[in-house]
Amino acid sequence: STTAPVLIEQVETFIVDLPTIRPHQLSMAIMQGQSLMLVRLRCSDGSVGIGEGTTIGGLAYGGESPEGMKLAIDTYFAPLLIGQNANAVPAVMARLHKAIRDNRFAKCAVETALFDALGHRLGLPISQLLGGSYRDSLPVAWTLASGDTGRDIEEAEQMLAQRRHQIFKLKIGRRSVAQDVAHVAAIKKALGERGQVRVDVNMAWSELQARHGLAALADAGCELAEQPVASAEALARLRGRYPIAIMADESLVGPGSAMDLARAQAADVFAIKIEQSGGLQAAQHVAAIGDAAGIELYGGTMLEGAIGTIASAHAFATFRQLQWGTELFGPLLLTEEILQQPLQYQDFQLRIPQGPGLGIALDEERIEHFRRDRSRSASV
Ligand code: MUC
Ligand code: MG
Repeated sequence: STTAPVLIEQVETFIVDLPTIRPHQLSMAIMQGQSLMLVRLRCSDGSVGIGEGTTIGGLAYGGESPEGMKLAIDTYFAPLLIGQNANAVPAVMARLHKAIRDNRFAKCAVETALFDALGHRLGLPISQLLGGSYRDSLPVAWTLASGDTGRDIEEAEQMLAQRRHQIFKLKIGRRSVAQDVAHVAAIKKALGERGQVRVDVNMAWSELQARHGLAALADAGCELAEQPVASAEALARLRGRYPIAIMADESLVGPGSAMDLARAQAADVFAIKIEQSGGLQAAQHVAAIGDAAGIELYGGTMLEGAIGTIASAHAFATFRQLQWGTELFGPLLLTEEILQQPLQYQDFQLRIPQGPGLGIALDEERIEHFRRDRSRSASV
């Protein structure tokens, strides 16, 4: 029963390296694979929870790397977790927040594992533990980032034909503004009304470049630009000047920053990510701030594997508004299946698993196979 004390007994971390289906080009990194940092918590009643901390391009995206997260959890988180009441998730997280600054991605992985274990004990999906869901499936955008316009158009056509995605996010910012705009315009022209086209500049533009770029993107039929510039002040100056939505991503790192962005009127849309927010509950708090400020919402990804993707899905299911859908396609970018039952992507949506906890079961043999510390050339 849940009234008997259940203690956290063991904290295990490991890294799983998986190849991507093609190179994935962002302004700050070209990915050939993804490294998932997984945490497994074992509790005194035998319940187990799993969580994922994933980032993009090692240290290219943020201050946490897969190896750094593993080290932080093994060395600093685990002693604070062992022996704690596994049922009191917010209290356990508060203990971590008090003793450990930053490390939002690692905290998110641990919080996911705590909720997964709690869900297994109670027989409830995480979305129910988080207050209940508004939806049982989520629209999913696909990112076109092969680096080649023709290949991107072919990929988009395949996704439309398979009824897998009709929203396309184009990664730009590596080339000149003029080249990038031509690339976006060509893709929008090819897809027409059949596909929604958005861009993610990943902070690569100066404010002046953004003024040219946003005007031209709006003319090309692009509906949204994600983090065109790095600074929140510049975002605020750009927002509202062009008929294209401005979405904050890198600037949005938890509830405090959500308040700052809302106050500065720096974004039309928040790209909410559970890791960037510092966890599932923190992501809900960011959503509440966005809601209160009249800022529209989008469910973002750090290109997680299935665990982080489904943890995100449970959190996003609880958002009252989700006007821009999600981009929870991470597992589809990887060549390898690590679940016993693959996730269900169909009719442009991801179905949110309804079983206890995350509602997914890992294929332990596959995980063993791809664990970095099990490979013959293991170094980390
Ligand atoms: C980002 O910056 O939003 C999300 C989709 C994708 O391709 O990269 C990410 C990260
Ligand atoms: Mg982004």
